[in-house]
Amino acid sequence: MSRKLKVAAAQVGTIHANSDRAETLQRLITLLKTAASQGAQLVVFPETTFTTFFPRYVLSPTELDKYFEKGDDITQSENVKQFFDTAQSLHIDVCIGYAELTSTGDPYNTCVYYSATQGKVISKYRKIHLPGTSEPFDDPTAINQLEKKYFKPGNLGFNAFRAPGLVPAALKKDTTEPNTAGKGDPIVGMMICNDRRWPESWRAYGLQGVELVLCGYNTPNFAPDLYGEPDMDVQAAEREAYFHHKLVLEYNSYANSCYSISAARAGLDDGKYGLIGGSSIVDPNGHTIAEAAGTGDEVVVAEIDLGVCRYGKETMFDFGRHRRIETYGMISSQTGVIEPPLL
Ligand code: CDV
Repeated sequence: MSRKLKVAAAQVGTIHANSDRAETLQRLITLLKTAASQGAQLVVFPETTFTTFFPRYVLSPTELDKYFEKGDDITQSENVKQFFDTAQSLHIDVCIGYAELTSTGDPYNTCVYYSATQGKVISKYRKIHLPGTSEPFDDPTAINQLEKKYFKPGNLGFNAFRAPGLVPAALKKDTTEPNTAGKGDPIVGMMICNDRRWPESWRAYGLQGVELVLCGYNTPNFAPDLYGEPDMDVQAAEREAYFHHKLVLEYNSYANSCYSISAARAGLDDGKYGLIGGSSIVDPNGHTIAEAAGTGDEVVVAEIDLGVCRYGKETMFDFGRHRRIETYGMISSQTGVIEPPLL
């Protein structure tokens, strides 16, 4: 069954610590309009899209406060309301990341799925795998990643959901059709940046029949204190960062027979913090079918057919027939590594 739709990744280039928020918002709205003018029905934006990637800085509580959107409904937040109003008027769905401070004062690295058909947020995801450290590095030249200091680990789990209004003739709940697999509104899962490196995130969605994984990210091109190999130069580290980014999207899209859309916050922030581009759309066979050309503001668009997900889900990765859960216990009962004893 063919279920075609046009999707996009909105890559966002440089945003400095002192960039004007209103100007940044207008850039995001321009990207939204560009995607809509190319026929996209769904656009994915990066992690913490509305500001620079602030977990790299050591911030006082007052400084930190300005990076967060307050309250439980991001679409009504004064700073960003115009963005969602524009999505509504263009009738385009959006997945976008932001720093969330809940009404009870809890900070999360969050993204939402805004449905233009419903005129509201229909799903929220809070980043589960927070990388980096909870205190700054002693070395003042090291690039910090203070997500463990500024955010709580996500508490909403990996909940796939149906996105209404994107494909025609969607099968509804009251259907008498006994087999609904591969039919109906697209099954979507969201993750944020570092989550994409963990097969557990993908498999949690794969087990819900996910067809489209959406992921915004901020990936440094060079952060030797965090990852890569310590003695790599900037060029080698950047090549490696792109390689691993592509590797995880292509492999996990293949192993869960789903499309993925990833959107970068890219470019050189504050003249010294480089972030990779590589925003892309990957198909269920693991092929990148569209990819950003540079590291600036850019919209990457592709027409996809969710029907293509069926082949993998019914053959190599037919989980119901081939998985052996009786042997996987340690994956969910053990966190760190326990090596076999020495001989
Ligand atoms: N924002 C991130 O989660 N960034 C991580 C870096 C620190 C490794 C990433 O996985 O890209």
